Amino acid sequence: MNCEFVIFEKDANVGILTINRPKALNALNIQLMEEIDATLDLVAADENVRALIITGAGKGFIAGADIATMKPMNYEKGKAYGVQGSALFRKIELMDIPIIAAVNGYALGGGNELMLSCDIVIASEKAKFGQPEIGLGVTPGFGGTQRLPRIVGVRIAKELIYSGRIFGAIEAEKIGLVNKVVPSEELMDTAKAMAQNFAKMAPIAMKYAKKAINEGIQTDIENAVKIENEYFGKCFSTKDQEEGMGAFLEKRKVLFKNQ
Ligand code: DAK
Repeated sequence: MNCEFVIFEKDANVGILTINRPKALNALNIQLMEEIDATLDLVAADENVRALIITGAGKGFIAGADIATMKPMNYEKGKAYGVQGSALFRKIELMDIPIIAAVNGYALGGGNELMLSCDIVIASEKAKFGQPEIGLGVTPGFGGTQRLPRIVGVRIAKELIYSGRIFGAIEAEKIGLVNKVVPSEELMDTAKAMAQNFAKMAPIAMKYAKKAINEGIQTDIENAVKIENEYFGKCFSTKDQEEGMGAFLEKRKVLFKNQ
C-alpha cells in the first residue's frame, strides 16, 4: 500500500506505525486518517503482527485534527468529520492486539484522543498533552469527552477540557494518562521492548484479556465478572492454553501458535 503520511514497518512480531506529516506536526487531515485506517486493516489481516506501536515523525506525535481542514465546516460536515474520527479511534481500541502509543512530542486534541484509544502510553520527557479544542470554539470531538474521564477521572478531565491547557509528561504520568516517561532517546527502545514482550504471550489470551478489560470497564461489576468468566472459559478451548500450562508443568520453553 502506498501511503503519503504513514510509514509502516515490522520488527519481528511488532508493527510500527509512524505518522509522517512532520511539517504540520502530524495534524490529522482526512487523507492521513484514511491511511491510518487502511494500515490498521493490513495489521489486522497479518497474524504475525502481535503488537503495534504508534508514534510520530519529527517533534510532534499528533498536534490534533487539522485546523485548516475544519475551519470551513458546517454542522453536517463537522458531524461527519467527528463520526469518521470517532470510528477510526474506536477501530484502534477494538484491535485484537495490544497497541502502545510512543508519544514523542505534541499530543494535542485529536492526537491526545488517538492516544486515549491505545492500550498503553510511553511518553518522552519532551511530550506535551492537552485537549485545547475549547479555545478553538469546539468540544473535543474524537472521543476526548468520553475516554479522558474514564482514564483520569471526571474532575481532572473536566479541568483539562475546560481550560484547554497544555501540560507535560510528568503531570501526564501523575494523573495516570501515561504509563511511563522516559528520556526521548530511549522512547522507541522502551516501547519496542514492551511490545516484544507482549508479542511473546499467548495471542488469543491477549485478545480476550483486552476485550474483558475494555468491555468490563463499561458495565456494572455483576455483569463485568460474567464477562470475565466467559473470556476465561473460552481460553480453555484453545491449544495455547494446553501449551502454556503443559510447558510450565514440563519445565520447558513455551511455544504459542495462536490456536
Ligand atoms: N492543524 C493544522 N496545522 C497544524 C496544527 C493543527 N492542529 N498544529 C500545528 N500545525 C502546523 C502549524 O500551522 C505550522 O504550519 P506552518 O505555519 O509551518 O505551515 C506547523 O504545524 C508547525 O507549527 P508551529 O509553527 O505552530 O509550531 P510551534 O512549535 O510554534 O507550536 C504547537 C506548536 C503544537 C503549540 C502549535 O502548533 C499549536 O498550538 N497547534 C495547534 C494545536 C491544537 O490546537 N490542536 C488541537 C486541534 S483541534 C471534531 C472532531 C475533532 C476535533 C474537533 C472537532 N468534530 C466532531 C467535528 C478535534 C479538534 C482538534 O484536534
